[in-house]
Amino acid sequence: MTNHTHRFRTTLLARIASIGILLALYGCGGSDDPSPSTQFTLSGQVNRSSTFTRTDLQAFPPTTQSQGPVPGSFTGVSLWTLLTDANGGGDLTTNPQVKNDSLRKYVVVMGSDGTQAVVAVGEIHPNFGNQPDLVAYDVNGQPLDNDGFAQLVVPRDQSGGRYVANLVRLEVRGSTAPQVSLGGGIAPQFTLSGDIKHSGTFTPADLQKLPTVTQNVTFRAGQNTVTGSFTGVSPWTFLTDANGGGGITTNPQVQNDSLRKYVVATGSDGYQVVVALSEIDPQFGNQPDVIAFAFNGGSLGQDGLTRLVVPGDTFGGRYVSNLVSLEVLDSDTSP
Ligand SMILES: Nc1nc2c(c(=O)[nH]1)N[C@H]1C(S)=C(S)[C@@H](COP(=O)(O)O)O[C@H]1N2
Ligand SMILES: [Mo]
Repeated sequence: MTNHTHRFRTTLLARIASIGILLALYGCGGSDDPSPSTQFTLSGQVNRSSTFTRTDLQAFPPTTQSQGPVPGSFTGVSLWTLLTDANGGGDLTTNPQVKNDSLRKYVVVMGSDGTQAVVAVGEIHPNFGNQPDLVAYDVNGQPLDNDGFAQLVVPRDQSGGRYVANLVRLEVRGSTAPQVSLGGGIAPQFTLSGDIKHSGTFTPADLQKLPTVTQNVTFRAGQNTVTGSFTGVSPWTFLTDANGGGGITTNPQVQNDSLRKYVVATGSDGYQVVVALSEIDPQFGNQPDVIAFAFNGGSLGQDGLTRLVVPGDTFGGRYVSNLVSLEVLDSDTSP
C-alpha cells in the first residue's frame, strides 16, 4: 500500500466517521436512528390532556400482541383504553346530543421524525372495528430502545406503515358540531370531494362502471342482527380508479401518503362517520368495505340509493345510509 492510498483511506475513514457522528446528532434516516422519545402528549378531543412516560403507560393493564406485519411480541396499553379511560387515560370527549359521536373522531399519531398516521376511533371502538391496536413500550420483553419508549402497533395491518415509532404526540380530532339535519330522505346521488383528483357527484349507475363486489355481512343494529349480502364497489377502488375519484396515489414507494388521510361519510340526515384511509388501503387495513347500491339483489329500500358497508364492524354504526357525501381529508391540512 502506498502512502498516498493510506492517506486517502485515513481521510475516507475520518469522513465516514464524521458522517456517522452527524447522523447520530441529527437523527436522519429511518426509524432506527437516534433521538428516541421519552414521553408523548395526548391532546385534542379528550377531557384529560396529559403527558405519558413509560411509567404512566405501565400503570394500565398490560396487553401483548405477537402476530402482525412487524415481527416481535409487543406489550403495551390498548389504544382504546388509553384514549377513553377516565382515570389514567384521555377520557375521550363525546357529545351525547350527537348520535355515535365517537364515530366522527380519529386520532393522529405522530413520531419524533415527523411520521404521522391516522386511526379512526370507530376502527378501535369495541362495538365497531374492535381492532387490537396498542401503544407498546416493550418488544420481546425488553424496552423498545431505538424505537423510542413507545410505538403504535397495528397488528392486523398488512404492513408496518402505521407502527409509528418514537411517539411524541397523539391528537384526537373530529367534528364536535351537533349533527346538522340535511333533511333526511332518499338521496339521489352523493358528492365526492376533498383531497381527490376527480371530485363530482355519483349515482348507482356511475358506480356500476366500476368492478362490483358483493359482501355477505352480519351486523348488529340495536337489539337486531342484520344478515345479508350487499353489492356495490369497493371504496378503495372508487377512490383510486379513473372512473371514480382516481386521485389517491397507489405508488408503493410513497405508501405513507395514505396513512395521513381519512374519509368522512355523511348521510342525508347529517349522520357522519370517519373511516381512516389506511383501513381500506389494501397495503394496510385491507378492509372489504363497500359503497353499496343493492341489498340481497334488490334495492336498499329506505336506506337510500347508496350506503357505506363496513363488514369488519360488529355494530352497524358506520353503515351510513342515504350517502350524500364522501370527503377525503388529510390530517396534515384539515384539523
Ligand atoms: N344516514 C344514517 N345512516 C345510519 C344511521 C343514521 O342515523 N343515519 N344509523 C346507523 C346505525 S347506528 C346503525 S346500527 C345502522 C342501522 O342499520 P339498519 O337501518 O339497516 O338497521 O345504520 C347506521 N346508518
Ligand atoms: Mo346503531
